[in-house]
Amino acid sequence: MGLKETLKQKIEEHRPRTAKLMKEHGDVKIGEVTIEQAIGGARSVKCLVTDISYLDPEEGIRFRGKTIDETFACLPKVPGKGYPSVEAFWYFLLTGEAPTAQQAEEVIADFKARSQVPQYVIDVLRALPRDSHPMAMFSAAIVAMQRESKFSAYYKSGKFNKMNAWEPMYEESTDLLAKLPAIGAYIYRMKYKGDQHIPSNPDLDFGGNFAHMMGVDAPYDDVARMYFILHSDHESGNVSAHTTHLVASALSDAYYSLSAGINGLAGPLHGLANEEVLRWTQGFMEKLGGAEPTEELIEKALWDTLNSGQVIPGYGHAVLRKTDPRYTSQREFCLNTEGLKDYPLFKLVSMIYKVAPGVLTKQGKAKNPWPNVDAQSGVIQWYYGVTEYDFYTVLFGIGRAIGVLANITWDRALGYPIERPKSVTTAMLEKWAADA
Ligand code: CMX
Repeated sequence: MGLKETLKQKIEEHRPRTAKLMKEHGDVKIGEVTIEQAIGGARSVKCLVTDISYLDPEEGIRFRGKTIDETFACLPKVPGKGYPSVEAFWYFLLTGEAPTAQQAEEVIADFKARSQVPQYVIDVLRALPRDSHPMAMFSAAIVAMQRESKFSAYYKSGKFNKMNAWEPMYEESTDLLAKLPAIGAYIYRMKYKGDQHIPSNPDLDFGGNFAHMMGVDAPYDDVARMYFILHSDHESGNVSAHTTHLVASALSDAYYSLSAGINGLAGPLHGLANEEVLRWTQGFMEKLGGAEPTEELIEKALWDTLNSGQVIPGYGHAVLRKTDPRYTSQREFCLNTEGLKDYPLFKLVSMIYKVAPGVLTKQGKAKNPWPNVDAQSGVIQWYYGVTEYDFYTVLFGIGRAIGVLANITWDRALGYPIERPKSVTTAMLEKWAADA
């Protein structure tokens, strides 16, 4: 069975579970909301449902019930390479089943057939001021393709059936995802490589073709596969995933929804932190002026950052309470890669890892003093020659698209309604506080 048929079967198996919960157990309480949570960004309020991934505060992310290592181990690797294809992972996220090598090949072929970026998207990118942020370019390119939407066409067809709405959503999510490597690489080479472009290679998978179009040699193809998979999903409450889900809940199509999610990812407290880490590190190195970094100097620079009212990028998390396993996975990649393990920037990032948790603990504000995914990802990019850190959040965005598009396909499959939490006034909170 191919991906779409397997997904259909999974959806049909799953629907009665959701229907039963709503019909027979809809009034079972799963949490309560405090004033602190209402004002404080709904932290820990349990009001979203997804089966694509789950984030345990102590353990970190599991994709479809599997840890990062288990995920990499269960998926077929690209022949001759160290990592699975993004296409195999897409199959896994959508269905919860690891594809066979043959099934993964079929998805790779399907992606290829959908990967051509329309010329007008290139025209839109070229029309933007060249100093636009790459995330603004990426988001604009995605929303520009809205006219291709199969979901919107289906909605307007007069034959809209909620039970079938997942199909056009699945189709256009795949259409969109398949084009993102070429869009990302185009932005990169237009902005930073003299506007010299490298045509797509139809023999390569998602990650391999991205590396090829970026103009970066192996093993950057494996780095791309690892990076996109690690950044794909972090359950539903983070800004990019939640925004994509929220916008899609109004029956907006995948283009509108993903573009919105990407705009959320562009914030410095979210995905942009991976650029900020490199900006911070480079700024620190410049100040050192060639002197050897020491733990004392790092500690001072971290305190300077905190005392100037800024956050330490790449540290802290709203849910996690330990070192992010996505950080650890990338750190292990560095430690196991000849050249990278002794790379000065990696050594510096490792030194920051030794010092920053202590500084944040001493400051006593951050609930989690440990590093998140963003503290480690830029070093690897830098090592392989992608040093334009303004671009790093686009890499995150390509990865994040995999998870959020799988999620909105399932949102439509399970008929989730428009999202509409209730707001209250400050006076109401004051009254409840007085009455408590
Ligand atoms: N440096 C300095 N202060 C930090 C901090 C950090 N890395 N992390 C948290 N704090 C501060 C918060 O700003 C907050 O201060 P105020 O009370 O003055 O507002 C206080 O500690 C409590 O925050 P928290 O409950 O621990 O963390 P939040 O859930 O509010 O925020 C996050 C989570 C990620 C936004 C925050 O840790 C942060 O700003 N980290 C740095 C940016 C970053 O790395 N973001 C990437 C996260 C992963 C991703 O989405 O890509």
